[in-house]
Amino acid sequence: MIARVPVRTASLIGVPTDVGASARGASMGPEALRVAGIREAILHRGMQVIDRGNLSGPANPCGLRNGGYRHLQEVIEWNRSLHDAVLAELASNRLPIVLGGDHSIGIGSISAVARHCRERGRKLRVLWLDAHADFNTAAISPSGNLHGMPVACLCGFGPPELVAIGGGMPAIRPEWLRLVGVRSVDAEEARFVHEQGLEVFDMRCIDEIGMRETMSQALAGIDGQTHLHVSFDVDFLDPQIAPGVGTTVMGGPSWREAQLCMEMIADTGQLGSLDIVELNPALDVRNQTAAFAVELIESLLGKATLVRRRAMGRRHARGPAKSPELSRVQRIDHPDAGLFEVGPVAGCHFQPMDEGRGSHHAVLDRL
Ligand SMILES: [Mn+2]
Repeated sequence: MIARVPVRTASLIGVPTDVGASARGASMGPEALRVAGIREAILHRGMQVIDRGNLSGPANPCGLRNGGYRHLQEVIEWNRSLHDAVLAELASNRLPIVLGGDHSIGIGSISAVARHCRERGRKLRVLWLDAHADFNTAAISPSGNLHGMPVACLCGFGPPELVAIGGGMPAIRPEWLRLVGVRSVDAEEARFVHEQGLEVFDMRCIDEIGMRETMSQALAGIDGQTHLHVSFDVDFLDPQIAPGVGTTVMGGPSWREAQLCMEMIADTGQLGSLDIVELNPALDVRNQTAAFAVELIESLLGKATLVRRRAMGRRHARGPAKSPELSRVQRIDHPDAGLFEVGPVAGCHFQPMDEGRGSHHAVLDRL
């Protein structure tokens, strides 16, 4: 008898701000995602949803760079509110889904996730899906825009009010991060990425080994004790399919590659929190980028064209799995099809990761 999987509850937290960005408009992102049906999409996955509405915070002063940063005080205020909101949802065992907002809000969101993991003794893995490395500091940033600095702030390089927002100094360690889809890095930033040993799967890597192998490496080592946070910058996607972002970069993942990326994350069963950021409705075409993002979130939460079945007992007939934590069978209560046991099928199992670092840094190496 298969036990029913408890229904999970997701919390939507809107963060309507663009104080960390250069282009205005990401402040309208939360409402565009709601209009595109994010709540209904999550409900359709068999989860419950609580929409917490939008946080409030300071307006965009459209100011100039001051002391290395643009709008530092405003970014701090938004991130403090978001940190508290995310921490409260995690404490109630809900899955926070943060609707941005520009990517500077990743600081408050992930600082809260890291604090939660520290307090619960959970491992943390952060997947940063982005065209950019977001690893600038005031000293090396060409613009001073804080949406280019959240990864650095989370790793301890930034203004103390942001670095210490979640109580840990720093909030996360570089080895907990995987950056996927990167194709635009400033020259000084690239040097800093190397110096800190960030694990980057850039577009050349995805071209060369494919999205499947990229994701199996980026997800390697995740087990039942891992909290997986996904920070999804919509500029990760190719601008031909996702024009509604302020900092488009050509040559991103295609529709199919993005779907596979999300489906493989879902297969881990460990998604614990999510940010969707940089959606800019002022630059979108009939809300298509928001609608596409919502479709990807459905895949991230486990939607598949066909539920993959496997017969009981077949798993061991092929010998012990090399990455048992990733190839385990999960039980899913599918809203349409009932209870299933699902897991990687033959020929689609995760490959063990070659732990060697530094082999996929083409964008960075060329600079
Ligand atoms: Mn970003």
